[in-house]
Amino acid sequence: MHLTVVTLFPDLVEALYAGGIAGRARERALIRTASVNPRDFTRDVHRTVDDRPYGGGPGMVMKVEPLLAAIAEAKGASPAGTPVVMMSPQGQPFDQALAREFAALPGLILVAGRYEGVDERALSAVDWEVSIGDYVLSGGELAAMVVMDAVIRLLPGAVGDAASCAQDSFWDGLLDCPHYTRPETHATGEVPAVLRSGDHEAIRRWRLQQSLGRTWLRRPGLLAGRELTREQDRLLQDFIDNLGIDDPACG
Ligand code: 6GU
Repeated sequence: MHLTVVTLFPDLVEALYAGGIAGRARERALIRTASVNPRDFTRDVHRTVDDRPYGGGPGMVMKVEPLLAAIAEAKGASPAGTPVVMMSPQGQPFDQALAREFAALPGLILVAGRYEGVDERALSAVDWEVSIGDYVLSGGELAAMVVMDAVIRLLPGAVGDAASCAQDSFWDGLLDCPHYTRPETHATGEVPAVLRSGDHEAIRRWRLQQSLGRTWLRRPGLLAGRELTREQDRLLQDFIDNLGIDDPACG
C-alpha cells in the first residue's frame, strides 16, 4: 500500500515510522510512504503557503495553488485508484469500518491542513473528507497519523499474531473484554477464575459476555443498530441481571 501525506511538516509524520507496527510494516515493504510539501510548490521568494481570509477574521488560510500542485504531484506518484483524503473536523467520522475500507485500497493520499483552514477550492481535488473526532486539532498531521496507524495494522502481515486480528474482527463493533497477565493475585484483585480454568469454550463465552456488557454500559449507541445472535442476547441479559451482584467494580 502506498501512503502519502501532503503536509508542511513531514518530520512530524515521519515519527509514526520510528518504531512499532507502522515502522515494521515499512521495513517489511508492506507499505511505501512518501510526503509532499506544498511549500515546495510555491513560486514566490517567501515561499508563501498561507494568506489572510477573504471577509476578514482571525487566522490564516492555506492557499489553493501550492496545495493543488502538491496533491497533483502525490497523485502522479500513486497507484491508479488512490483517493485523496482531506483531514478535517468537517469530515465523515473515521471508524473501524472506514479503516477497513481504506486498508483494501492500493494507496491513500492524506492531506493535512494547517492554520485556520484551507481554501475551499482545494476540495476540488479531494475525494473524501475525514474527521477523527469532535475536537479541533491545530493541524491534520496527527489525524493523518491516526488514520494511517489504524489502516496499517489491518494489512496482512503487519500485526505479529494473526489470531489477534481474527479476534479483533470477531468482537467487531464491541468494546474489548478485560485482559489479565501474571501475577494471579494482587492487592487490587484476583484474575477471574474462568481465565485460569483451561476451558476454552467457557473463556470464549466469558470474553464475549464482558465485551457485550461493557459496550451496553459504556457505549450503548454501539449496540443500538445491531442485531444480536441468540447467544449474545442471552449472555448480555445474564450480564445485566447479575449487575451489582458479582461485579466487584459495582460495589
Ligand atoms: Cl481530521 N483534522 C483537524 N485539523 N482537526 C481535527 C480532525 C482532523 N479531526 C478532529 N479534529
